[in-house]
Amino acid sequence: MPIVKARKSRARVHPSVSVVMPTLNEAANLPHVFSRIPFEDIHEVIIVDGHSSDDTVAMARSLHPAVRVVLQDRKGKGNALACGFAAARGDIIVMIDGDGSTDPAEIPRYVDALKAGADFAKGSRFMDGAGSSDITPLRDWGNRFLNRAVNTLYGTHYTDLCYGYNAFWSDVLSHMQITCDGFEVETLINVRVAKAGLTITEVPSIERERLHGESKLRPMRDGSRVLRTILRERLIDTREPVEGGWQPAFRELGELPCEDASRAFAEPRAQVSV
Ligand SMILES: Nc1nc2c(ncn2[C@@H]2O[C@H](COP(=O)(O)OP(=O)(O)O)[C@@H](O)[C@H]2O)c(=O)[nH]1
Ligand SMILES: [Mg+2]
Repeated sequence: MPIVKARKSRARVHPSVSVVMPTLNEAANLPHVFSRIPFEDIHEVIIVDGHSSDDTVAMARSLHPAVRVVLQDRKGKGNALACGFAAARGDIIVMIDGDGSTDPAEIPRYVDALKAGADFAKGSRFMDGAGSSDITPLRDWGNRFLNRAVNTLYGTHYTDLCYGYNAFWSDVLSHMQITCDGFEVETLINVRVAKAGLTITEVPSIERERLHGESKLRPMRDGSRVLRTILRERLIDTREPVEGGWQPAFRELGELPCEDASRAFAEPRAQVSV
């Protein structure tokens, strides 16, 4: 059975929490999303921007001056998450969307599941106390089909495969090695943590409709990428941790020239002009 290195050194009492949020043209949604972040419990927020053509980055910085801004090195949500995870410094990493569909106020639930012993806290929209008003009938059907395929092939008991709200101890990253670029990323993660024999707890989550703009996901294209990932992962041995094997070449924008920025997590939502 593979060992999660550094498990013993986990800071279970007051772990530092990094929030990693991929963003592609989410400026209109960020005020709501940031208003829901429990900053008093958060060490850092990293937005991983996909070279948005709106003012996503300026908006994020105006909402919270200490936000870290990472620019992904390739395209796609998978690559964005890989970059954000590589940049994160917390004991715990929470991955969350920036469109208003996933509620940052639920973060403590995920952290509690990890503190209680899980290696990976996996959000689910399809268990008691959960729900979704964002998922379309086609995506619902596809998610159920693909979820069943994973449970059959990997012996898991997942109730929701393709959900973007999850959290994990940072030492789990060496099992993930996110080498995919697109929306198949959640599937890749869920399959690899299962293959590694990690302890996985599902956390009920309520998904709302995205507030503004449109989803970038294309069900047929991305559904077939998910299916290919599920099948390919059966042929690849990724159970053992690979230190450093998953590092992408992201770029981080410099901090704002604001003397209060370093104190901003103690002073939530301080305003600064950019
Ligand atoms: N950086 C980055 N973020 C992305 C990309 N594609 C989607 N996202 C973000 O990933 C999150 C989920 O994307 P969304 O289009 O809402 O997909 P859906 O929730 O599956 O319908 C949102 O915060 C998007 O802004 C991308 O190519 N790059
Ligand atoms: Mg969305």
